[in-house]
Amino acid sequence: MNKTKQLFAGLILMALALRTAQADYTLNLMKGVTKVSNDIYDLHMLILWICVFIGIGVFGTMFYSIYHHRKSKGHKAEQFHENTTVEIIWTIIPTVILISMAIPATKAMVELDDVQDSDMSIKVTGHQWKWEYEYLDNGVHFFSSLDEASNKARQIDSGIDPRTVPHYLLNVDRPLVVPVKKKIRFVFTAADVIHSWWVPDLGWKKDANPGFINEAWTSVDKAGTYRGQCTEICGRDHAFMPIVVVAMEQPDYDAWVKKTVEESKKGPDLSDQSHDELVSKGAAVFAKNCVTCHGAEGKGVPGAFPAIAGSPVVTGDIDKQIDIVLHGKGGMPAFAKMLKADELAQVITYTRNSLGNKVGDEIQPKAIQKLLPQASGAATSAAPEAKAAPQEKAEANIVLSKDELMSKGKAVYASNCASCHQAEGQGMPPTFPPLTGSAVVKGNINAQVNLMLNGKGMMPAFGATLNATDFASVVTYTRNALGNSVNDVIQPSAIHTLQAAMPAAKDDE
Ligand code: HEC
Ligand code: HEC
Ligand SMILES: [Cu+2]
Repeated sequence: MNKTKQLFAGLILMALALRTAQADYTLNLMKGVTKVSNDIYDLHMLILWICVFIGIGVFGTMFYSIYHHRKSKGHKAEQFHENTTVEIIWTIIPTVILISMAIPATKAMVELDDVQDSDMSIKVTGHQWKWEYEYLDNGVHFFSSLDEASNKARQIDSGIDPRTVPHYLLNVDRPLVVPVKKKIRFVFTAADVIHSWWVPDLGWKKDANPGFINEAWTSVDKAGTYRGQCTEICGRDHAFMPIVVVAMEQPDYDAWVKKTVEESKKGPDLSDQSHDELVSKGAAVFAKNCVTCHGAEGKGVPGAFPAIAGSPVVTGDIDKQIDIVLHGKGGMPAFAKMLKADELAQVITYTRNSLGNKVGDEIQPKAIQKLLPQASGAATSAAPEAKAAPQEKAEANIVLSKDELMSKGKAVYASNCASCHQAEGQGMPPTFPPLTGSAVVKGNINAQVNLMLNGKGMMPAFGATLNATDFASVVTYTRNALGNSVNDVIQPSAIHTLQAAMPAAKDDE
């Protein structure tokens, strides 16, 4: 009997230890800050206790029988098999248990997947190795990468003790900001390889696959900062693309949106800079955007990432280098949309005159700006009031040739539409319809213009964010390129008239 008492005392001590460990969230799931995450936690606890109950029942009976009916006491094994009653009982009981587990589990799954009736949508794109966030309702658009302090400390031989860096590898330069208590729908995709977006406090994670759209939603109950990471091994810097979500009260969020839109409207600093200024500022741009692949000294990684030091491209024709940096090539990302004209000019000048290179030339921000896709909406879609008044008059009577419309339209398409409808117009069904062969694009032009002016579902309204010339160009482009050949055009003047008739620039929200 003494032994049995000791055994029980041991079990009770273990249970107490588990409770303490749980208090520090070292052992159990976290409850998180959303209804879904709490429901998942409750489900997990329910299933856990069912399992504990079954475990105690089964093992309790087993140990009791072994102990009390042992041979040394004179017990003899019963000799029987095929007992119908027992077989029916051990089929029915587990069935009932399984059903009682499946019902709450299914409820939680259905809740988790229901993205309907959301208040806003955010498109999340995984890149090697940063996250891109596009707010589909207000045009806010930015990239979020590892913060500078972590990035410095993580370099080999940095000499910095990671323990001294706050939120080491869990901090970013620009967090994803969301309002509390709003149903936020996320659409996930990736630009290169599979990534996965995971913030434990929200209760779920979702894969971001190139060429596919996955959906999820959240509604954060409590303002605060929530951290997570990419959880799909996505290449050498997989460990360096954390996620930070900052949930704010609605008024704070509105202020943040206003500030962010204003900042992005400012655009790049296009004034000329001295050679030395370009080089010295370029060093910082290089450290932040290029060292992950090309190395701090520009030596690269043989076989994977070419050296910048002594590279024939960098020491050769500057236009070729600009082309690669702006538009990418193979594993080299396109930076045209990720960096501003001044940063691009600085980093290009830097690579040519540092890291062991001495070409001696430079490029100014102004020259780069000309090569970027139409400034409207390249980094952040312009806000409604961005439309310049003098331009308006000009657009009322402008007439462009089809070729002019097409070439302008191509650039407008690349910067405003390709992120959803894709570069060749193939779309990402079922969420983003293809424009190639689309019934709308091949149908009545007025219906297409109308849809684009006013938007529909997740398709943004471009009536206030594109000027008449860009708007007419991109309509013409979609109808005569991307595999379509309707062979009609629309002139800026026609769009201008429609825009003038629209209800005065809507004050959204
Ligand atoms: C994700 C990794 C990655 C990042 C980040 C990256 N590059 Fe590259 N880069 C590459 C790869 C891969 C190539 C080789 C492309 C090819 O030729 O197929 C390359 C090629 C180049 C070349 C041509 C070199 C040659 O000799 O062929 C230049 C110039 C260049 N990168 C500059 C930059 C600059 C400037 C930045 C930062 C703004 C940058 N890269 C960031 C991966 C990267
Ligand atoms: C944020 C993602 C997004 C962007 C950016 C976007 N669209 Fe769309 N677009 C959609 C969605 C979603 C639909 C489907 C709308 C629906 O039917 O509910 C759509 C539908 C369309 C359709 C109708 C296609 C059909 O067959 O139903 C056309 C035409 C179109 N978009 C053109 C454009 C053009 C031109 C641009 C750039 C100026 C653009 N879109 C930018 C998401 C987007
Ligand atoms: Cu990743």
